[in-house]
Amino acid sequence: MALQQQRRRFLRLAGASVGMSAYASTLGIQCSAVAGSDSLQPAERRRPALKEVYKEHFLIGMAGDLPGNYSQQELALVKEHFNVVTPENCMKPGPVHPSENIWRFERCDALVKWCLDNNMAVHGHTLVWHAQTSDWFFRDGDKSVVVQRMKDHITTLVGRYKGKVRSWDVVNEAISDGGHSQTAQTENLRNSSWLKAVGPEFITLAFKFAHQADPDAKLYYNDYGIEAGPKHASAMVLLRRLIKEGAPIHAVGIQGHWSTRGIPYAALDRAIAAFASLGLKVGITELDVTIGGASGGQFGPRRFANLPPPSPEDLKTQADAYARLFAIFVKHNQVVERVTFWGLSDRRTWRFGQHPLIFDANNQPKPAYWAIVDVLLNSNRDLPAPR
Ligand code: 9MR
Repeated sequence: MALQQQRRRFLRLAGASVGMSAYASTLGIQCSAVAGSDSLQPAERRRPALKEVYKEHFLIGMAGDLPGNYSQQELALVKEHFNVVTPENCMKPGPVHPSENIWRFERCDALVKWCLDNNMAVHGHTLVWHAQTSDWFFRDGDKSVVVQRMKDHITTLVGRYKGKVRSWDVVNEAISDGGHSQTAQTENLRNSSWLKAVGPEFITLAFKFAHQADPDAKLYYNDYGIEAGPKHASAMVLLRRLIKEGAPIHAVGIQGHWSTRGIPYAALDRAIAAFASLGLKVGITELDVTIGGASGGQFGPRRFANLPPPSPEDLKTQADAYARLFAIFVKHNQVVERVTFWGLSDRRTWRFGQHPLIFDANNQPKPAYWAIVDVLLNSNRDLPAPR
């Protein structure tokens, strides 16, 4: 960071500490005395817990198959900042239910136990998906057989963690990426094995089965790219149909796999309001913002894996992007119930090499972390005007 820029940031942080103490005390956060000093480094400023900073607004989550092979330092970081955990892979149909009569609950059980022991909620991910789902679900069966298999899968998994998993991604990524004409809006469902075997009602059925298994769990439809463009229009068509068919759906998950090169801020702002107008809550379920690279959904572009370390300017751009996003989430805090990062650090991320998260590979807070904190604790922080 250029010296001048660094100095401006230090002074801003110093100024922030004065203005933030009143607000911080209402949040129950102790502010360290941060005197205006040229030697002040963000690292020397007391590091508030994100879950405390945002506790009046929404849950703050991370994804990972905890405790697994996470180090004590990583687990401590999770406990410090987050109050809800999404299993990144272990609860998906493929890993947990590889064949009809085989269940692998070990990692899921360990995760749920660790979270409960540490006073953290669990968001289950994911019951019905086109990916990471073994072929046996669809083999040698007509529609009624496949529906029964889906029902058994959902009933067993949701039932096992009834009262322990607060919410579930019931159906994940059912909408196709291919756009459609804005004038002829359709659900544009992905031509998945579920759609082929059961037809569009597979989504409604999945919600009904999940609700039967745990009537208290909050049930999500989860997808990427549904905040903007034709995919947003499709999501609205699909959600209206689900509600009409009596699907017990409570929330929409906007995954939030973005890149600093193109975040649709204005569309996101409108999309949250549009989903709320259907009577649904919204979760930001898989948040990460790469520095450059592509936005997208699953199976990230591995060709970015060898990008050089981010420059101070890149980190600042990323911090500003996160701040703008959190300002939108705060604006909609009556609707947004949870913001979950997809991973823990730039080491624990599916987009390794693209530096997408708010803790670096050594678990240290990046400028993006401070920017998110400052959205609430330092209203003086100058945010770029919304586009
Ligand atoms: O982060 C997950 C990665 O470890 C897996 O290899 C991948 C396999 O599909 O799934 C990743 O998580 C995805 C999530 O389950 C659904 N939305 C997109 C996520 C990133 O690909």
